[in-house]
Amino acid sequence: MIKLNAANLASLPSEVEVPAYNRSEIKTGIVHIGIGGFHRAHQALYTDEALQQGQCNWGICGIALLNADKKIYDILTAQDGLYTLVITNPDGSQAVRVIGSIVECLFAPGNPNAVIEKMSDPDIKIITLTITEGGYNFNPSTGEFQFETPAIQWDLTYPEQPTTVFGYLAAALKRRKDKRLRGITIQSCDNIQHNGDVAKRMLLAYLSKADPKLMAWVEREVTFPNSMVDRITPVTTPADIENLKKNYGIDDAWPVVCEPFRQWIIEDKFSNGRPDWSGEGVQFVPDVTPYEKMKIRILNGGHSLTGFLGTLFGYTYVHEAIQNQTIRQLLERFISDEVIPVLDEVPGIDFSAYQQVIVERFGNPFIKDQLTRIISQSSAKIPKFILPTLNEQLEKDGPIILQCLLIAMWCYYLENTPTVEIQDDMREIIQQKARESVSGDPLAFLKLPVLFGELSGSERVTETYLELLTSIRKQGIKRTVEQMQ
Ligand code: CS2
Repeated sequence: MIKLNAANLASLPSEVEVPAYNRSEIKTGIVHIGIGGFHRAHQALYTDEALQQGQCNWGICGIALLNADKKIYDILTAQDGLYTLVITNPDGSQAVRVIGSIVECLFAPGNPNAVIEKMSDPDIKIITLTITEGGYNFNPSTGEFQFETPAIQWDLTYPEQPTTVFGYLAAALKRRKDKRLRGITIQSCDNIQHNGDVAKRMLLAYLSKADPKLMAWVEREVTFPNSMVDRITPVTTPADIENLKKNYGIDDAWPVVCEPFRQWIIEDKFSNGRPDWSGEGVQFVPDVTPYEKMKIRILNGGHSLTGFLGTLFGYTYVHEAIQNQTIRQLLERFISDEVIPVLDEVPGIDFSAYQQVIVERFGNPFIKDQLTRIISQSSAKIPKFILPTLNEQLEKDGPIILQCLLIAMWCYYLENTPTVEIQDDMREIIQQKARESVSGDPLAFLKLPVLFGELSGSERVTETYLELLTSIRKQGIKRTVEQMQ
């Protein structure tokens, strides 16, 4: 058994690809906040490929921002930033690769000043983010920055000891301005439509209270490219760690398993240079909007639908849900009848082929993507993944039944699941409203403005939703969907 670290790289089995570049010669050019599985399966791999090609100024400094990130920080530090990426094909074959692009790691709660210093280092040209859909801190129905959260209040009071991404960015950008450094790029890699624009709007909103004098500098010197990111990356399990030991003799405390598909469509708007990311699936384009709309609404929206259908049917994994004909057909109908008709054309993409690829990807039995992962944090996801489609369909009086089914299933799940099992930062309030809808106002859940905005004002929505919810409660999900066929 070989412990994964820099000294042992040369001893790994030959079928495992390892960095061919000299890691000690790599200069750090990117600070990345949020070193979870997705970043390590996606951007860190693309960057590893750029480093292989000799673009040696683009090493990544990974920031563990939250206390909960201490574990990944400790593991990556012990492994010299190295980790194994296991790409698992639908036939069960694997490509295993050790990624070397994370050349430094910092644990923010342990030393906030070191993080601010790093982010304001002249060598850093890009700050990238995977902070999850909820991390942007806006009210999903109004789009407004939420100043009232305790973490934001803390950062406004103690700007030199920040805890949120906004607090860190404000402190670091101020230092960059004071050092008279020129541009920097802040690049969001989260599943939010116009993720760069949103990051910019939220940062400026925060600065309007934290440091209004910095706003003009940010407008002038910082760019926020939008991007569409895609690669299904399940949560790493103890079995994944064991399999890596058993099959390859590698002792890696936190490998990442993912599917072979990957895509990264990036708006080419970098104010201080960028790597020439050129791996499979990368495309630099002037406008990301149609790509991100397509991906978020079809894939992520389709995931949420499959996630709740699969959970209520009693499955554990996404591929099990997809193997069920009824669920697969509902997913296909959702994509083709409800989502595609309100999408804008995407250059070079045939939507029905895209749909087919996505359904096949969901069906990959070897990546074992967990339904619990998909339905986790639904309050931060469903409004972003589904509501735009729903509102556009309402405007043209188009089909909405599967979107209403998704909301009804979510409500039913909340009514019947013990609070501790619900992985959602808003679980108390959403569960309270879901339960109120059983005994009090039947629309209590749908009336939660923070999730659904004005949706309960639509008679079409309330009627369809209540009919489905009542049916699920009375006859269960299977009978309900049978009657929808
Ligand atoms: C998933 C995404 O979190 C979710 O609900 O839909 O993590 C999805 O797997 C990725 O966006 C795929 O690119």
